[in-house]
Amino acid sequence: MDMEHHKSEFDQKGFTIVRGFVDQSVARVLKEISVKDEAMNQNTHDVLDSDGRKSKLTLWYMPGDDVFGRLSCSDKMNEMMATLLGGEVSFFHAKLMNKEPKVGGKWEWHQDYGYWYEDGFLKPDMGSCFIALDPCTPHNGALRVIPCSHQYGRLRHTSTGQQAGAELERVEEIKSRHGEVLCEMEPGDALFFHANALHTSGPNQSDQSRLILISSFFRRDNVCLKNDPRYNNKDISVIDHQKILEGKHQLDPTLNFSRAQDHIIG
Ligand SMILES: O=C(O)CCC(=O)C(=O)O
Repeated sequence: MDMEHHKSEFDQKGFTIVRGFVDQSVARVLKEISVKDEAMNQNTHDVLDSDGRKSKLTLWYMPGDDVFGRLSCSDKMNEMMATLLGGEVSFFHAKLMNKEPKVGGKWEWHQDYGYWYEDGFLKPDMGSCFIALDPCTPHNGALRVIPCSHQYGRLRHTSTGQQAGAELERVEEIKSRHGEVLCEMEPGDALFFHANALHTSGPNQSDQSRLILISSFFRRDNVCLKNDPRYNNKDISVIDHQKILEGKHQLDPTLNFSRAQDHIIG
């Protein structure tokens, strides 16, 4: 992995893709667990887009000693995030996102800091790692990002469906200046993106699912005004990336899962 290249691309464009960041065998196990795990399924919510289509979302705030948690806590992941964000990072949350074949909905243009701001974080020194567990294609709703959009600061966001969407007039202007990149990905590829990078994804019009995992982080010196244990520095040990599969192949039902009413998210 050429760290210098990824750091300079992230600083300039607000995102970078690392092909094969996670072994395909790990991506396969994550997908298998996602499909059958009881705790995961019981904590999955439908999120409606502005056309009334549903995406499935499960979100949790503490990594467990399972394969998902170990991936978020891996030395490779944490070192990459720290390099990209320019300082030590802390885990924020993980999300499993499933767009089911034919019916899975779109995500509006947004910045994650559009709604993480509302969680009380003072600065946009935050970012996410989006890992493909299924191929992400133009037909099943691959992510699209506007390069350099993180340089425009936080835009105003309003609710559309059950999602937060950025002010479209500005999105269009920024897009006309920089274009957009469709991020086609294979299982195990990772897209790292800045909290102010504008991104969207279309509905799943294919007959293949589009399952992805997102782990999000904030820089440890980025103060959160809310005195909420879900958001503040968590005492998490970093583990060896090679030992991800040694984690439990089952999620602990007492993990700190979000409730449906907790979030309008983008
Ligand atoms: O799943 C997607 O395509 C988009 C997800 C997203 O935009 C987000 O979680 O911020």
